[in-house]
Amino acid sequence: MNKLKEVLINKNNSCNPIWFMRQAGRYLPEFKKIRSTNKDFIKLCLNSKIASKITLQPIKRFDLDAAIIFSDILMVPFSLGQDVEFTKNYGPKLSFFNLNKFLNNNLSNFSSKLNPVYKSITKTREDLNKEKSLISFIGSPWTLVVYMLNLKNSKKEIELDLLETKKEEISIIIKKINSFLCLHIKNQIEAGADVVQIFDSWAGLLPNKFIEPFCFEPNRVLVDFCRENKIPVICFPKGLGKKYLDFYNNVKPDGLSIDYGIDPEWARNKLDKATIQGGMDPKVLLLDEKHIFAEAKKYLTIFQKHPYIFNLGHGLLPDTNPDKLLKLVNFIRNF
Ligand code: 1CP
Repeated sequence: MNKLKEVLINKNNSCNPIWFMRQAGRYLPEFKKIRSTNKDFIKLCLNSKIASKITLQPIKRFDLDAAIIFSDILMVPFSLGQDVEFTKNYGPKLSFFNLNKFLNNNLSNFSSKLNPVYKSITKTREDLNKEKSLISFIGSPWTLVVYMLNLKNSKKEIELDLLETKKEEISIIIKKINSFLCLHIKNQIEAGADVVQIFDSWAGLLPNKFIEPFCFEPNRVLVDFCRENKIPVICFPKGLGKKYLDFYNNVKPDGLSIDYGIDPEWARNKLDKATIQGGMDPKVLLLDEKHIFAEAKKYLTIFQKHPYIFNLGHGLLPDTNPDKLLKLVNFIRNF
């Protein structure tokens, strides 16, 4: 069994596998080179050969324990009929959402649109060392809805009135989208992925009364689906604070990825049945080595006797220096 599965399934606390959210991408010169001649991001994700090559770039450089397939959570709304555009300094922009058009989607069309992603998983599995995991991922329904309905304002807050007016529509979308997400998980497993990560990057924006129906419930359906399909699953409900514990008790994933707002000692003591992943603030990687090593040491020490996957509290920042990341990886390996 590879290291990531050892720690997720067997709760082995001695192997500390390492990978990083957003490891394949914007901070790597070899990625930027490919990106400069591939202006259309969606097309790039649908180019199986290049996507597989990008997936393997951080493995070549840092010899990490897991590759995460190069794709995006927004490939799902794209495959359900919304145009997705990535504009510099603004982030993703989706075309106007039409509920009827959305509800008319069928599963087989969806699968064939995403077929290039499954092909890149199969190709990557062939080229990736057998001892390493290949992680597939999805965005949680709520996080996808934030983009699909354009719910966030410029201050990265949700307009509460808008949420109230749209709550019925959101419930319908969440239920329907989960059937597509389950299929997307299944297709990725069949293509060769051996771990699933579910990103609920905007869970922290939800007011209390919506956390159960819009976050816990849909994540629980997805985690149960992974369990039925015998694949370990890591959840990242970013920004939930102390409600990480309620999330764990309600959803029960094999692994919980903690964000940089979570006190790691609290996580170790309260989330004691879960494999914990991540936590360290990605901004620390912009500081000097002394600070980086001190912070990494803090996490490694706290989780010394706990099943722990080294990762960060969110994705690598575009300004991260890859040489510093390599030094961090070596530091963890020698710890
Ligand atoms: O301009 C570019 O070159 C594109 C930048 C980029 C990349 C490299 C985007 C746009 N997406 C990705 C790939 C990606 N996205 C991966 C695979 C690579 C890897 O992780 O190694 C994954 C797992 C994601 C997941 C993703 N996309 C999330 C969840 C994780 C998170 O960071 O919270 C979210 C919210 C998105 C939406 C998205 N895609 C891209 C942008 C700019 C955004 C908005 C969020 C952001 O600013 O990062």
